[in-house]
Amino acid sequence: MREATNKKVIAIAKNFELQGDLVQVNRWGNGHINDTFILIYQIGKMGRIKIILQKMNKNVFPKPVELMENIMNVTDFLYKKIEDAGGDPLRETLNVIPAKNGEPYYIDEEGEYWRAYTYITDARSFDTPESASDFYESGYLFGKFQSMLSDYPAETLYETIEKFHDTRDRFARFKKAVEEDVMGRVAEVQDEIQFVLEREADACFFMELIDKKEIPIRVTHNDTKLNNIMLDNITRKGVCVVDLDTVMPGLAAYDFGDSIRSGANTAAEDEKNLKKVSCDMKLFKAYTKGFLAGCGADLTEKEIDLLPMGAKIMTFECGMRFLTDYLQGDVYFKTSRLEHNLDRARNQFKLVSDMEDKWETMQEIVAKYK
Ligand code: ADP
Ligand code: GN1
Ligand code: MG
Repeated sequence: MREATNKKVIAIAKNFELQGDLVQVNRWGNGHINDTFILIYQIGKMGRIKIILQKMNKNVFPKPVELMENIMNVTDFLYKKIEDAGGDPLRETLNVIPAKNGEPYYIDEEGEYWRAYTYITDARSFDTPESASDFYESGYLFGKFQSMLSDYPAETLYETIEKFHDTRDRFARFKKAVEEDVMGRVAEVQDEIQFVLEREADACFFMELIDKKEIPIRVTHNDTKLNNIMLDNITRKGVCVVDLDTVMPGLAAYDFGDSIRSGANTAAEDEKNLKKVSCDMKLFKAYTKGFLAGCGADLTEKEIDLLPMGAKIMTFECGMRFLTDYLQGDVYFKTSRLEHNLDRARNQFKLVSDMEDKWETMQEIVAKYK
């Protein structure tokens, strides 16, 4: 079981450099991977302070020590850049609170890894944007994040998940899952399997460009889902990019694409009524404008031209991952109902089809803001 009880969380928290009396513990956020908790401490008459405590998912991230080394190095790097630019590094980047033994993580008696972060105050994340302006701000901040890391020494980063966005390899792993059919679910999802198999060329598209060195590999976030960004509660400007587990070499078009996939969908990621699922062109436009304002100056013309392709292929890849997980027995993503991953896969495939229908509009929007 991935679940951890509050009692356990309270015991774990005692191993971190935290002060005051713990007065409240709650589960936090809608992430699909880690177990996230918010803890509130009362420090005498000084008031209350929130912190984030996370149990890292060892199934997804098999090398948590390397992962935390990446996070420490990346957040130190960002801290200095933000400070030099006159920003507030305690709010604009994640800050790790060390364990009492000095490590950036604590290992419990079951061998599970835990970490603590300062809480990003007066801000919140969204599963769907409440306005085009929210989405513009998200695009700007994710773009700026990439731009700030443009001189980060990529060779020092560990690959926290092997071949994470190697879509061609994901396609091969999908076919293997179909062949193995460990849950006996293949017969009932023939249409969805067909949808994937028809798009082998899409799965190989970016990997072939990388092989031919036609597009650069950059230090990217690789999980630019809308709820991995915090917007200020009052100004609604982007404050901080969170969920840094997958910061490693990757593609600008994929970071752009994952945000479109998650934020420009007119329905929730797991909406079953596919009539509600489509790619909102007003939101696509807002994000494009924001992302290019944040990092457009760093991108090559070809990278910019490929942004719509990034959106389509990241949506396709994510759908293929959900379907693979369904076929393998829901072992990767957190699910809360029997066909949750299947519903998510169908939803993503509907979004891919809608993008295919709106292809010209997507191209025109990107060309306009280039
Ligand atoms: P997962 O890997 O499971 O997606 P995240 O690291 O994204 O986990 O955390 C889940 C949610 O918790 C985020 O979407 C965000 O809303 C919230 N969150 C994460 N870190 C912080 C933080 N330091 N301060 C405030 N909220 C946070
Ligand atoms: C996961 O961790 P979270 O919820 O931000 C996943 C992403 C998927 C996304 C789909 C490390 O993101 O790759 O696109 O779910 N993260 C990892 O909702 O696999
Ligand atoms: Mg997350």
